Amino acid sequence: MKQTLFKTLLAFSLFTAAACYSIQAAPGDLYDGGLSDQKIYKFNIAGTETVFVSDSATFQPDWLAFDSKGNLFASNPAHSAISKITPNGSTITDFATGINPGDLAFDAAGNLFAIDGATGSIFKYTPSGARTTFAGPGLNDLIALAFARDGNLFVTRRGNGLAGSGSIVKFTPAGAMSTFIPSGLFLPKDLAFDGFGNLYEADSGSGSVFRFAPNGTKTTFKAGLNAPQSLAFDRDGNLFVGECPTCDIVKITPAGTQSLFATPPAVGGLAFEPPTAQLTAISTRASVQTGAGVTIGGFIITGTAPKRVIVHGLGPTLSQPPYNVPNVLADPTLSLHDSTHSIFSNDNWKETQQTAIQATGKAPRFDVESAIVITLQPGNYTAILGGKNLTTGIGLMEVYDIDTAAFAELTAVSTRGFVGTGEGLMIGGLITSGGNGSTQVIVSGLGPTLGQPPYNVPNVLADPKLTLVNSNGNIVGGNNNWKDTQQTAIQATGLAPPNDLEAAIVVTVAAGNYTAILEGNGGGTGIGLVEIYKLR
Ligand SMILES: [Ca+2]
Ligand SMILES: [Ca+2]
Repeated sequence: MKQTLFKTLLAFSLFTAAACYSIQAAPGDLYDGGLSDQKIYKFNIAGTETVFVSDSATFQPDWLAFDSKGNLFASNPAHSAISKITPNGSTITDFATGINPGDLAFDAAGNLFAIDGATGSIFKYTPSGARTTFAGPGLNDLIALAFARDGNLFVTRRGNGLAGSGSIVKFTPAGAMSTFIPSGLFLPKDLAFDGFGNLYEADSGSGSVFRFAPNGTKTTFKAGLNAPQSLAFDRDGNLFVGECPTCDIVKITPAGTQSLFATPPAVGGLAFEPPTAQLTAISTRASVQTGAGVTIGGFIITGTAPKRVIVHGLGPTLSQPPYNVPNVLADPTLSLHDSTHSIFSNDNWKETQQTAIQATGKAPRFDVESAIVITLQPGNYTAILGGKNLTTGIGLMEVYDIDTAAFAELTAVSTRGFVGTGEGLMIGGLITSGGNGSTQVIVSGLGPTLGQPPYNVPNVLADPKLTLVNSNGNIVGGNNNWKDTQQTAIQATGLAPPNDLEAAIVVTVAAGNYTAILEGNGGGTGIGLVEIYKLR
């Protein structure tokens, strides 16, 4: 019965892109800078080593970092450059020159930060390579970088090289430096954050990995190592440590169990390949009411460049084959807002941007339906779908990325609306494509939280339940209450629902077309919210 319902509901998804299933890509491969071997080594999850790229004597890769599109950046101090390697390894170019590069890290927007040992600076590069100085010059003992989830940058400092002289400093996004750990480290090397905001430090002089809680409290996560240099966490929270001079990579579970992962010929910086498929379309279908029951769709654009999108507000299309939904919104209206004010609205799509909308190839089927095509800066946006003259019915709001090459992406969609039963369930949809074909998302279904401050929405969905299905109608994941199934993994995203009765799932999906169904456990109804976040 359940499968049949999902297959019926799937017909409501209007996405036109064909679901293209491939074998799930292998984000999760570990990369290792091979230093004077002039290679970057790559390991699958079992530790099997292959050579990802090799090049001339001027290519001596050390520290590594991936951008959101899957390009691998390597510091190449032997050539005073930062190298950029395309996802298939086919080209190696100089992304930046004129730097004596140390560690590399990307911020959430996609800017690359690099330590320059020549000037004692941290340089910041846009995706196009434009450089500014973020910190320094004159900070001559900077070693390694890691961004916290809140955007602060943490950096190890070597001190004078004696035991206890190493430290960790913190930079705000605006570049203000403060001390996080004033002393006590011995030849500190790499830094890495776990999903709970704890910072790990490779303390090469003492053969330890120290863990610092967000308040700075220090514990020894692992002692008795050789000389840990480089750190990287996998998606399951295991810490991988590159050691010298033994040239091994050890794996340490969250509980501290240590095993030998690989013994490559050289160990430089480590980086895991992230899932790099993008959300290319997001949608929500709901029963559009009036007042607090209008359908409010929020979405987030993350990046360093503007993003061109088309937003739809549909109703009559849903009444047609193959959807055949009764009681659709007869005459939708759509308005788009940024975080402070209304930026565009439309009742009937031909009235304002007919030519531009037709040029996207995504014009609505009916003249009374709404559409807005617009170029948006990275930020948070809200689209409100209503019925003209306070009419009600089933409606659909969609956002399509029509400029996937831009260094910006849709990273989240949330929709608040009335969750009914049967055809009135709330449905969130997403399409992922490109990159290495894999995306990790957290999908949440909220209700009780909306009834609390600052929302104070009346008549909320008391006990949300969530199911995620693929385009074949197969269940990919779901739960009634989020702690029932993946409590630790959900908490590690930093996006756990506030209320135990709310639902959430974390899932890594292959490129394709997915539908999240929010309903009331036991058939309850009320105002609910479904959210889809792409994880980094
Ligand atoms: Ca209209
Ligand atoms: Ca529940």
